[in-house]
Amino acid sequence: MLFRRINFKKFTDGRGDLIPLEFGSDFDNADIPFDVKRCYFISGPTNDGIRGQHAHRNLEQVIIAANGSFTLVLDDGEAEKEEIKLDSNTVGIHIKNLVWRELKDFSHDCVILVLASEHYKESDYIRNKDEFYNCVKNNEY
Ligand code: T46
Repeated sequence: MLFRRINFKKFTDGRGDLIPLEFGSDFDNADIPFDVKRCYFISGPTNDGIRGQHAHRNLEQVIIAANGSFTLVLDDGEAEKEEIKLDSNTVGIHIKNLVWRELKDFSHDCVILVLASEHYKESDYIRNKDEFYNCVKNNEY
């Protein structure tokens, strides 16, 4: 499966919206199905910039448009490719390892929240597309 869409609960009252995220691989009611070791925000992206352009060897992530919108392009290196417009903070896209991702078409107010299963490690990145295709072909990781 290229990705899984997760719909979060939202509690709305006269003060606004509250969207809770429960984490954990061994918690039945978890919204995020792994133990989160790191999170980061991406803010102020330029509309014509492209982020991502890599895959991960082991890491899995959930990517959320916390504000505004952007387009997420996913490729499994074989048959599946998908372009997903993200414009709601109640939707997370769960991506496992060995999926090439690109982020583009950011709105001016876009803020992206990413929840990651591992600490930052540059050696987990595959930043060359040919190397990515080879890893998929050879069924590595
Ligand atoms: C991903 C997409 C959605 C750190 O030092 N720690 C971190 O946790 C991260 C994520 C990045 N960095 C440093 C490494 C680079 O010098 O921040 C700089 C920019 O990182 P990068 O070019 O990888 O940013 P994006 O937006 O292209 O990709 C990021 C994540 O790296 C990646 O895992 O899936 O967001």
